[in-house]
Amino acid sequence: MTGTTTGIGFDLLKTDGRARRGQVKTAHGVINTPAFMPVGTAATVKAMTTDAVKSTGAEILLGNTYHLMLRPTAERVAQLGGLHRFMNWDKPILTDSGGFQVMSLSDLRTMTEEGVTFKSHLDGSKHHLTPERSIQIQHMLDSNITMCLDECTPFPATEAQAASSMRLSMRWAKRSKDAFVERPGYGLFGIVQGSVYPDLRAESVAALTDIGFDGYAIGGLAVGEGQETMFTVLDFTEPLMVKDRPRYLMGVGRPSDLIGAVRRGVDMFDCVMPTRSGRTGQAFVRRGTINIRNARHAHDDRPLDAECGCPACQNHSRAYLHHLFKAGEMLGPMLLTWHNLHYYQDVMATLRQAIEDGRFEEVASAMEARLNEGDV
Ligand code: PRF
Ligand code: ZN
Repeated sequence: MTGTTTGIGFDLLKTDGRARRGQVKTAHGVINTPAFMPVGTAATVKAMTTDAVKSTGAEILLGNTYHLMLRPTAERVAQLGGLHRFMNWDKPILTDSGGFQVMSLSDLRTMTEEGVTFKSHLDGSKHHLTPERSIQIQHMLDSNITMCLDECTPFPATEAQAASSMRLSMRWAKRSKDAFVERPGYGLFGIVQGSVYPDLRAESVAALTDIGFDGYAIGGLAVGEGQETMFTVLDFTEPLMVKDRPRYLMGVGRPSDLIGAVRRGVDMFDCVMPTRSGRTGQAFVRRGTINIRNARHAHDDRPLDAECGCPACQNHSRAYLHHLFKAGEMLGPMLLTWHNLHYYQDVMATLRQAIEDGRFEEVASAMEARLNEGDV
């Protein structure tokens, strides 16, 4: 391995099968892994104060280059002391590089070797994002973990399409590394692409390992291929990745995805699922999911999840939460978001403890069995 940066530390504390218990060390503190990162796209985890987010046990948030460069702009955030100070979050922040969000949100995109030009989804204004510009923006935000600019290969893709897309991302990864300014406590992650093709995933891992990064993300999954295929890709990709650096599966997922990916050696996750579904009335609980708007909850005096310690479950009934959603009260989305984030952090803490205790498979399969029972 050549050129590895040493900005952030990673201690692998214990392994159990392929599951890993570790610690990522940054300038703003330690992240215990396996870790779930709540999404704070626009300098806020929607419907939550940062104290509330902290109370769920979250140790790191994800922010987005794409949204923040458009509004309030990276220059404004930098002028106000960086993203931690701007949003009152003093723990680590990881920022995504923008390419994925450009593809899913902006209008009129043109991709070239140089970068991507797009029109803002907010006001139609024209913007340009290159690997160098993305890294510069993430520096201005004061992100602890910067992500390389990549192209998330759409699914499905032919092997030829996936190869040229992945190779572009690898050239951008090199340019991202060259633009990255190393500082203690700050790091840069490369992103493995290659769609569902073993040879391409292997080529991508080798290219990134050769450049050398503080951590390695697995991109291009959870894009419609299904859980079984995603797990298959992890099965042939994970063994190729260096052991002494964190692995981050981008944009994943549901609780069963997290359990299955931890079983396959993944250390970090982010997903809008707990926050976005919480706002529309979907709660993740130990026995699966609940739609609180469903009429069967209207007179149910029980909490969402009897084993949950969150304020929604400690203080309120399903009937009350149902009422809040029916009445369009904003406390409904707030409480369900709080519950979902608390539950996701409980899942990760349980998996971390299971790895420490050398009981990962026993604990993980029991959790999976309960998720399949369904709410009653
Ligand atoms: N690349 C980046 N961000 C992402 C992805 C990716 O492939 C995904 C894929 N699920 C989510 N977020 N940069
Ligand atoms: Zn709860």
